[in-house]
Parts: sequence; structure tokens; C-alpha cells
Amino acid sequence: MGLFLSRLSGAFQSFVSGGAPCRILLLGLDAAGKTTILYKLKLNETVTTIPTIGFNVETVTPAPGVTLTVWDVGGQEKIRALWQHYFRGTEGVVYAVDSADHCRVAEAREELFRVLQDDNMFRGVPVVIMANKQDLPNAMNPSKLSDALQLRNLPRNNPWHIQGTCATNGDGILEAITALGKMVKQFRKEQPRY
Ligand code: G3D
Ligand code: MG
Repeated sequence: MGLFLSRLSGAFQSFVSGGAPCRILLLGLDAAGKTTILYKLKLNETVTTIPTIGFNVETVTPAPGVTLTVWDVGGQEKIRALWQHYFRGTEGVVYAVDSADHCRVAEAREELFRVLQDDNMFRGVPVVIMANKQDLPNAMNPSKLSDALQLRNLPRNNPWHIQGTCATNGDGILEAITALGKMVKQFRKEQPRY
């Protein structure tokens, strides 16, 4: 296993320290780069797609006990009701954004806020934003993107971290997962049920 993958595997394993399984969601608008991220995590081979009508969910296990569930947010009002099942028990959210897609940044923000406000989501679940496609010349840098997404005003004061990434070459992905692992640990400490 390469150094990158062994570090990633270590970062994911830290999510289950103490033995409790951990549920993570990787969300974002279509074309944000989610499938590319899974591919970079070398999770492409274990992806199982459950084709519900109009709702394709990818579920992978990056480390024993860790479930990473992926789907496209945006539009599709009719299928939103199906999401709540996956929201329940989620202890960390990775939100991928195409930093070069200036036209849809408002939509990306609305969807992020909507997800975090859902009644089935833990109040204050930690979020790591992947400011993806940093290699593109017109990409907003993480600071600009955090302003555009209004991360300082997340609906339930969720702890957040933004990380510039390039999913195609893997830059920033390890850093993003490591940051989320730390936040999940902190979140668990603050939850009375642990
Ligand atoms: P999704 O799963 O979120 O819908 P994908 O997104 O992973 O399918 O990516 C959508 C397109 O963006 C793909 O291009 C992919 O190669 C590209 N992409 C993903 N991450 C990056 C990145 O960091 N930089 C650049 N330049 N492109 C990226 P195609 O051409 O296959 O549609
Ligand atoms: Mg995809």
C-alpha cells in the first residue's frame, strides 16, 4: 500500500477509536467531484450502487466500522424524503464543491444549509468542505469560497473546516479526512450518549 493510502486508512480508522461505528456522508451537487474522490480513495471497487428510482446512493467502507455514503444533492424535490434514512446517526459530513462553478455556488450553499437543518441530522454535526478543482484557473480559493458559502453562518453553528482539494491528483484529500476525524472525535466527546 502506498504511503498516501496507508495514511488515509489511518485517518479513517481514527473515526472508530473507542469501537463505536461511524457514519459519514459525502455530499455535493452533481459534478462536484465526489466519484473522483472515491476513486482517489481507491474505493471505486467496493462501491455498491443502490438504484432507487431517481436516487443513486453509493456506500463504501473506507475502514472497518466506517460507512461512507455518497449522493448528489440538488433539485429533485420528490426524492428528498428518502434522504432522512441516511441522515440519522451521521457524525460527519464531507461537502464537495466545484470551486470553479461560480454559477452554482448559491445552489451549493442552499443545499448544504438544507441538509444541516434537517430534523434527522444531529444538531451541530461537523462538516468539512472540500473546495475542489483548485487546479482550475478560475477556481475560488478556500477563503473566497467560504465567504460565498456563508460558512460563518451555518444554520446550527456546525463546526466546519474548509480544505482546498484537487480530486484528480489527490491534493488536499488526506488533510480533509484528517480534519474531519479530529472533529468527529470532538463531536463524540460532546454527545451525552457516548
Ligand atoms: P460527481 O460524482 O460529484 O458528480 P465527478 O463528480 O467525480 O463525476 O466529477 C465530475 C467531473 O469533474 C469529472 O470530469 C471529473 O474528472 C472532474 N473533476 C473532479 N475533480 C476535479 C478536480 O479536482 N479538478 C478538475 N480539473 N476536474 C475535476 P468529466 O470530464 O469526467 O465529466
Ligand atoms: Mg458521481
